Amino acid sequence: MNRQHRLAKAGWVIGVIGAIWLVGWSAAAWAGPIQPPAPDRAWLLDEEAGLNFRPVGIGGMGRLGTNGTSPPWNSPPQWSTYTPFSYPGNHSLYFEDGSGPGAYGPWAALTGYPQGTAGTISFWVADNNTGGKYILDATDGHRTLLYRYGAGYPENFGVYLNQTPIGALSGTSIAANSTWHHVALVWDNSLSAQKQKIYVNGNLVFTSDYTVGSVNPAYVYLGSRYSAQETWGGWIDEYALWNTPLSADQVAWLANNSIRSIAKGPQMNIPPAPTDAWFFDEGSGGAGTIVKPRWGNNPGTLYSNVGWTTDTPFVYEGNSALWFDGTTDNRVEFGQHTFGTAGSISIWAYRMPGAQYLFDSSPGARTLLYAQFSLFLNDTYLGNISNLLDDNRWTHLVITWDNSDPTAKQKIYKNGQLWATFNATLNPKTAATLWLGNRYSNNERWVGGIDEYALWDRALTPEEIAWLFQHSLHELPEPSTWALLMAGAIGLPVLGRCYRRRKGATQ
Ligand SMILES: [Ca+2]
Ligand SMILES: [Ca+2]
Repeated sequence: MNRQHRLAKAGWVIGVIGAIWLVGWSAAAWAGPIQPPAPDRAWLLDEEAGLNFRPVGIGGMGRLGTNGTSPPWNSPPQWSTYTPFSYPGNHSLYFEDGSGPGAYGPWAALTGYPQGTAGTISFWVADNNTGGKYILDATDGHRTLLYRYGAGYPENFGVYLNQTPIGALSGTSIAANSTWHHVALVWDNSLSAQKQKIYVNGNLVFTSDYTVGSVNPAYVYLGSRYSAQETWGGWIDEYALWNTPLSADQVAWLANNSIRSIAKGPQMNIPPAPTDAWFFDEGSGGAGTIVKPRWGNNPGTLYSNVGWTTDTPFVYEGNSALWFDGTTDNRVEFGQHTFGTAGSISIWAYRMPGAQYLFDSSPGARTLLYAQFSLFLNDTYLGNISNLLDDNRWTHLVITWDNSDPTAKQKIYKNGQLWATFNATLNPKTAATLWLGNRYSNNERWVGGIDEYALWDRALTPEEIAWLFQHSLHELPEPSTWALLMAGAIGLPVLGRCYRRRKGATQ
């Protein structure tokens, strides 16, 4: 055998070994973790401060609270830097367990829950073995829960899905040792067997085979029963859901990768400067106090028991919001404003049960939102909008109108998401006085908070409204700076870089 022949033979052998290795490698890769599609809603829990938190993108508001009456359980969940993944700005929520079974304590409630007959819930949990009960629940009538029950460790977890008990998961599956565990609940009624599956750290640890019906959307409670009692101790991060059942390989990916890299919100665009906007950051003063506009030239005057709160939808130094205590004639009265045939209203509202008029305009041009929830624009009744504002938490509301739109001249957005449309042709009206927090006759009052009230003379786009849900108007430059930027060709690209989506979430 000559040298060339030996080399050729060696090359052939190496080639065969390489081919076998490649086949083996690709088989291993095929069976390994597969990146799932973007979740239908994802909560990174990276806010770091405040009582309000948002999903990536649009569509829901989260709220922290407590029903505990004694320290330390009379505090809401705490923002923590203990997280399953490491990236700048990452946070989780820490829940101090209540003082025993049935005890009240901290909770995190969020909107968004896959109520169909197939879906996936994914979250990270670190149980600190302080005797807590409910890791997860959904409001009554929709209950989906993981509940630690029984005496002594290891207790089991009772599991419900869409109001149906589906069995018990071994308590050792989620060890109460303060280490992070990835939990995925996957269900699919169309399967012939194993319709429900629970994975912990990517391993299948539970199956059941119930036929589970669909339910209406509900609040999800983290770290608590829906009744805000029977709390739980430890950390929770990265709560996400899909309206489709993920595969075992996709769940395996989630057990090793942060959802931050796949959670995508919609496109966001910076809105134009409003014609009028009020931030209510005065923060003090009783009846007679003047609230200055940030944009425009229309100051408002406080009447009766309008007060202040630092519980605001956005966290920045010096932020405050108006608080209406329910006194019959509490209100803010402004000068006159003209609503044209195109425009937008953006407002943050914290509704307490029993609240009546959020805003009004009169005479002749009634533009108002009343009770639950009748909407008038320019003296035209548009309709009644179900569930537009949530009770006991902040909701972002945007109303747009544009007579040139052929099919949906009026659009109503809740928390950045299109919620209702109407198609009335609005006529121009004469200028009318603006009110916040009451009817023009001052006898049907709002109860709760109002912040960041702003008006535009054109209909905002969905991308601009998505930005407004995720960003405070405080992030727009001062009106004078804005005018300079708009006058210069470099303005918008510079703004695009400076006013990106807030920290801790991808666009
Ligand atoms: Ca996080
Ligand atoms: Ca404010």
